[in-house]
Amino acid sequence: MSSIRRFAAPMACALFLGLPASAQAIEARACFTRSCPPNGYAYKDPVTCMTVKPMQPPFEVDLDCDMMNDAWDIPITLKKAGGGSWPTTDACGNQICLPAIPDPAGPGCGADHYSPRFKKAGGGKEGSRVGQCVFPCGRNKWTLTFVDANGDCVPDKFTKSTWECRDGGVNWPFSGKIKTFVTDLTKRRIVPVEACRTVIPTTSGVGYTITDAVMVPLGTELSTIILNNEPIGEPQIAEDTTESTEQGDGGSTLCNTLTPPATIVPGQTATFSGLLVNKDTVTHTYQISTAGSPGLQVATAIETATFVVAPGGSTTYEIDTVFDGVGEGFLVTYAWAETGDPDDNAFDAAVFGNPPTVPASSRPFWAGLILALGAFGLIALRRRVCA
Ligand SMILES: [Ca+2]
Ligand SMILES: [Ca+2]
Repeated sequence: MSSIRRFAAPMACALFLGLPASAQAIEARACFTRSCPPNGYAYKDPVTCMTVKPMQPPFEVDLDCDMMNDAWDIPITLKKAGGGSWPTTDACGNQICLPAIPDPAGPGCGADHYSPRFKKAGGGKEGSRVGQCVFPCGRNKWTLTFVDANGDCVPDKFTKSTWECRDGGVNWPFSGKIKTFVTDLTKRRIVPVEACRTVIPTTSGVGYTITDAVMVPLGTELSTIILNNEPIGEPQIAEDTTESTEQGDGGSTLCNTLTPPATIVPGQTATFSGLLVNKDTVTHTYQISTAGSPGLQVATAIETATFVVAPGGSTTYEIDTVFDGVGEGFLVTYAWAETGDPDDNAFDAAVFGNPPTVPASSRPFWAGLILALGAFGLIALRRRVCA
């Protein structure tokens, strides 16, 4: 029992998000299109004393806090849309950083990898891992979402992190699978998601499905999480370390925002609200995949709905669900355009709290009757005691 509704009326993004007009959500991105090893270093073989690859940079990060440096710090530039860059520490003291971790068998042995981290203010030095490069020719894009309400060019607070890793190998752009992890950095729970590209033979289009999604407490090492029957943190493979000659991904052209209802009542219809904003210069036809936590029923026909949005325009959508589970939950939507281009794709997850409460107005009749009888009994008891 669920459905999806579409609304063609454009509306301002800032109004929908409940933000003042000057505080629109900003997306700043950092792209890493080179193959790992990330720095193009070389090192001397300790046995032959031969230079094997261009010099290993010094380790300057002690990631596991054992008083010995064990990783590289990769500089990050969060590009501003109009040029320049944003700081990597927000006004609340939350920080993002990008250590590169060497292969345990030695740097350059094939399993060096990027390990993007979110360091909560006052939290652990190692931070929370919010993604990983999983391909030897990986092309990675890190998108941070925030607002700058006071216009001081410092993010007020990072609210969302999306790490996109694609296989940039020989079959690009149709090789490999996409793994994307979305986190709501302001909540105690995050929702890592895996989506797979599926080529549909009968059409020219390329579809996406959400193959797995799970909610885990913020700070959990994602390598301990299984998605789509695999650990997230699969190591890189040693073969095919040739750097891709493809140019990096361009700007992100789609904004997908999903908002949960104020209250979730088990067994009752709950409507999640979505917003698609086409930031591209051409019209796109979008489709949506959804997935929900256990107990959240979502319509199966959603993937057939299409949304035609003009350049700079937006459209809203609603998804009715019924939650029959217990505890915290989530709904995630993945929107993509007919191009199949990763710039025209966007996830969002809406997390709802624990435990869902039943408001007085929706209690069943018998519950009200029991309450009334109980109150009557109390009054009767009181009268007896007082008599
Ligand atoms: Ca260490
Ligand atoms: Ca600011």
